[in-house]
Amino acid sequence: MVSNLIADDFPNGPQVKFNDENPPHHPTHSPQLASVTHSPILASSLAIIAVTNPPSATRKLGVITMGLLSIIRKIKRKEKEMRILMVGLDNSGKTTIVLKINGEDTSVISPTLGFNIKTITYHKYTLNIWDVGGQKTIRSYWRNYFEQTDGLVWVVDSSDLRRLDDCRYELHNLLKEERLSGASLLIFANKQDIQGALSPDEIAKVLNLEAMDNSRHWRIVGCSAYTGDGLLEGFDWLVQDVASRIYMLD
Ligand SMILES: Nc1nc2c(ncn2[C@@H]2O[C@H](COP(=O)(O)OP(=O)(O)OP(=O)(O)O)[C@@H](O)[C@H]2O)c(=O)[nH]1
Ligand SMILES: [Mg+2]
Repeated sequence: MVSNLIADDFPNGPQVKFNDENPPHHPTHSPQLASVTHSPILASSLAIIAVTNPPSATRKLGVITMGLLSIIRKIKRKEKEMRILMVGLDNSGKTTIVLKINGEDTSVISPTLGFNIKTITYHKYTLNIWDVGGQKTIRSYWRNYFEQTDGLVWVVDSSDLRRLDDCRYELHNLLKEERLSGASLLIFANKQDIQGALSPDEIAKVLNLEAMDNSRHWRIVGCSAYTGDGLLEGFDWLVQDVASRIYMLD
């Protein structure tokens, strides 16, 4: 089961590919949650409630769901976990950014055909980073990773002027998604080391970021996954912003 994967089991980073035997699924937040949500006892209890008592089944299911949500919140608070989803067009530099921030070799990178999960400790937080492939044919799978996302990272290849329209379209499409409405949004204007790359301000204009919903917490940061410039500035902002919402009682 993919939800049992943790980065420590895969020193080179797990790369999970989609195929008929391994279709995209709804990943859970952590291994602990996987055991909560995949509990056979819970599943059979839900089935029994639904079959034996249809009129009140909905109410009882609601109560159980609320209970589960509170367990999830407690686990999250205890571990100071955050779920970060990295998306963007293919070749924008998502995988390179994750490797670089984790201090890994970035010299040999291939396109991500499914997703990678990386668990890293960042200051006092544990970040579960989901790096999902951005090729056009697999973008429809992004939606399988929206659930419980705390921070969204949209990566732009600032030197790929030809595909900026495509990039704007995909970003605004993503932001319509209800399940991502509470997520803080970091936009990385990546590949600033390449001559001719647009600046973060120019990227913000082309992507029409000012048109974003007022309630959205967002920031654009110029970076280079190649040199590492800007990566910490971006992640520092994201982690602080998410922490101020999730862990505000600490
Ligand atoms: N010059 C330069 N090249 C970069 C930078 N970031 C990534 N690259 C290169 O861009 C190419 C694509 O990088 P990836 O990290 O595989 O891109 P990706 O967004 O993960 O692509 P998919 O997995 O296909 O969605 C690789 O050849 C990287 O070496 C950067 O900041 N500067
Ligand atoms: Mg990749």
